[in-house]
Amino acid sequence: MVQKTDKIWFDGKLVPWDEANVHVLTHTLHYGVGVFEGIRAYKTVDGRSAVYRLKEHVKRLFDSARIMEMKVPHSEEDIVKAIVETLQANQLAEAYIRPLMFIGDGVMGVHPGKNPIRTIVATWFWGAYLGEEALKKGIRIKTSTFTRHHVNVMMTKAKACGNYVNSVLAKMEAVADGYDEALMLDTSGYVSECTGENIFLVRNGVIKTPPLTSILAGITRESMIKLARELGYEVVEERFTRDELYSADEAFLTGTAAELTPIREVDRRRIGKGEAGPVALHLQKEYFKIVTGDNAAHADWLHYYTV
Ligand code: PPE
Repeated sequence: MVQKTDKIWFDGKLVPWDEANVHVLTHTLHYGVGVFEGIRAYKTVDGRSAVYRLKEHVKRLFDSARIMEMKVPHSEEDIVKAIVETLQANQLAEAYIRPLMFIGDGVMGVHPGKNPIRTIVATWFWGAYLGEEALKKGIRIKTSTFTRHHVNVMMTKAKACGNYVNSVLAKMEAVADGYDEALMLDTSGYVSECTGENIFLVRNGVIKTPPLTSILAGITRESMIKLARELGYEVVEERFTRDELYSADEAFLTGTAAELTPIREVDRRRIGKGEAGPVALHLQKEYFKIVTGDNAAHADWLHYYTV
């Protein structure tokens, strides 16, 4: 169960958690056109708290809304303020932050007419996405029977609600089959991403991740590419096949929720030694330093706030 907090920001006002409700004829509930973000706030080493890459997440939220032709009655600055306000109202020194923009009720039918665009910001405590153990030991993933979106079927650059039907189906299948996560191939059969994370492999010291073509432009992915290069690793953005993953020395996932989660098995094949690899653990350690304010070179990625 999600850990309930006091308040949710709803269309400009903080309302009690239990009163943040909508009508059942909410357009997004029926047709899936809505956009959201997943953001994390961490306690920093100096005893404060900071939201990680807040501006970039809010920018992506508005880009998603633009792609979906949703006319949002707020500015990016309004949402940045709303997020900090909500964290403070809930006295959360560390949190997962979920802004969501959706089409409200009014007319029914596929065309949303002039139904209002509504916005919420919810915040709560969310620990390790795939479990504490996953971060340390790595996870087992399985190629999904579901294909990732074609770029003209869903808008893959938008973090849109409806896009996640594909993720939910793939995730349920993987979990029912005893795996932690689903590996999604694109419509040409190449590795794309997982249901809520981007994917990387390491082979002969080179780190490889699929290009942005049909995947979500992960903010953690971008951070990790920068960080890895700073640490002296070679990083390439290149298509690869599932069998290249099978023979990789290491593999790992990145995402706001999943942070950096190593992969120890793909389709019953052990990756490397069948445990979290050294490059993955190195990057994970350095990533946690950045998000907790322990790397001065990336202080600009942190938005500090007090509770
Ligand atoms: N791909 C997908 C499909 C995806 O959903 C995410 C984030 C990423 C890549 C990584 O993006 P970024 O967080 O910017 O590095 N998934 C969010 C939602 C997870 C959920 O279960 O809900 C997240 O990590 O917050």
